[in-house]
Amino acid sequence: MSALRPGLYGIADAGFGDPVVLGRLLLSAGAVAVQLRCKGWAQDDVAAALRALQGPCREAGVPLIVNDYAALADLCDGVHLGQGDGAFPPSARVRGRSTHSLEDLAAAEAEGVDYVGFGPVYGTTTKPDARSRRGVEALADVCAAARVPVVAIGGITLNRREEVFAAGARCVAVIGGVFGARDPWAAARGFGR
Ligand code: TZP
Ligand code: MG
Repeated sequence: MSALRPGLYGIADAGFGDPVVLGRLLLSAGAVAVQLRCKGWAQDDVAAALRALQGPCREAGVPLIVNDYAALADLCDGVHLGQGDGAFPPSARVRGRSTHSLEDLAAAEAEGVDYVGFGPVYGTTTKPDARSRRGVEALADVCAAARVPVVAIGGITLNRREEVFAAGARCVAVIGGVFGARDPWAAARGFGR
């Protein structure tokens, strides 16, 4: 996906505050993509948040991607789905799939995704049901094999940023390292390329 420039793939995670506010912060800090992540929300509320972020993302030239709510694909630029989340709707322009292994990568590429997420690279407390940490060597293997951009995720902190990009990741997707920081805007800036 040419629209996914190198840098911070920001995640506006409703677990850390109003995701519209978080999304705007990510944009102002230079995120190259904004994913709206509203676990457990009513679909109408997710739709409202997407509508609020459409204009700012378009102005910034940054893709707006929804996590999980594939039925809302028309309200954004793309859809991000996990391994158990089913097929992409035809209207999803940008398609991202979470992967955890080389086998997952091959399956995602076979279904025609535009990018893959890979992780968790390190241990994470943000996603309670996350798999065990994969490690930076596994990330490098996936990046070497991938024909699509790889977005690394899971436990990425500022001091790990360099090794994640060095492993070949196009982007870093970060939640706690941004919104758990004393200054989230400065942290988000720091993850950029
Ligand atoms: N998928 C794999 S790990 C993770 C997701 C959504 C959580 C990432 O959050 P953090 O705080 O950056 O580890
Ligand atoms: Mg999901």
